[in-house]
Amino acid sequence: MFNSKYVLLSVLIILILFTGCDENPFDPNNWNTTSKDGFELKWRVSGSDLEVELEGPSSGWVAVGFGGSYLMHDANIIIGYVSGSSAHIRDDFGIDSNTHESDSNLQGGEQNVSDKSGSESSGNTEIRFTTPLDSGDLWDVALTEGQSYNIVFICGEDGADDFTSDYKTITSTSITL
Ligand SMILES: [Ca+2]
Ligand SMILES: [Ca+2]
Repeated sequence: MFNSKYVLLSVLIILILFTGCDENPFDPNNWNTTSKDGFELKWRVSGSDLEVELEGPSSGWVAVGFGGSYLMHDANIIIGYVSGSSAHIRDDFGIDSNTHESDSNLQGGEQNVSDKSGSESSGNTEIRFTTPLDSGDLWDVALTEGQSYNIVFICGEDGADDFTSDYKTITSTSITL
């Protein structure tokens, strides 16, 4: 026989749990996720920063570009690879649809990526970083929470632990921040 007090209490607890975090009741940390062609992007806005985790199907470099017009063109590109236990991550810009360059080599540009880390397993590489929503750098793209942006995913050949070799895969999608 049901004890109605316990049933009522259980219903109340469930209601409190689900109304306590109304943005995304199934992810208390509010990470958003999108996947395309073997890439997985996780992101969340934290104050004036964007926290990002990118996993891609290569043991070489992986990259994500935000807010471009077509593929890499005019996108703020963050590229990284893992060599040994070290993650190397660089802040780039999409010169055209399939060319990127370090912000440091572009006039007035600077590196705007922090909290860099990464790992590699089973032929996949994951990089993690934080970047300002609006760095003020001409070679980044100012992002606004709630807006939609083109996203490009790119990766190099397996074992290509560098920032400059040709890509193996490039694909695009869009997200709402
Ligand atoms: Ca920059
Ligand atoms: Ca950039």
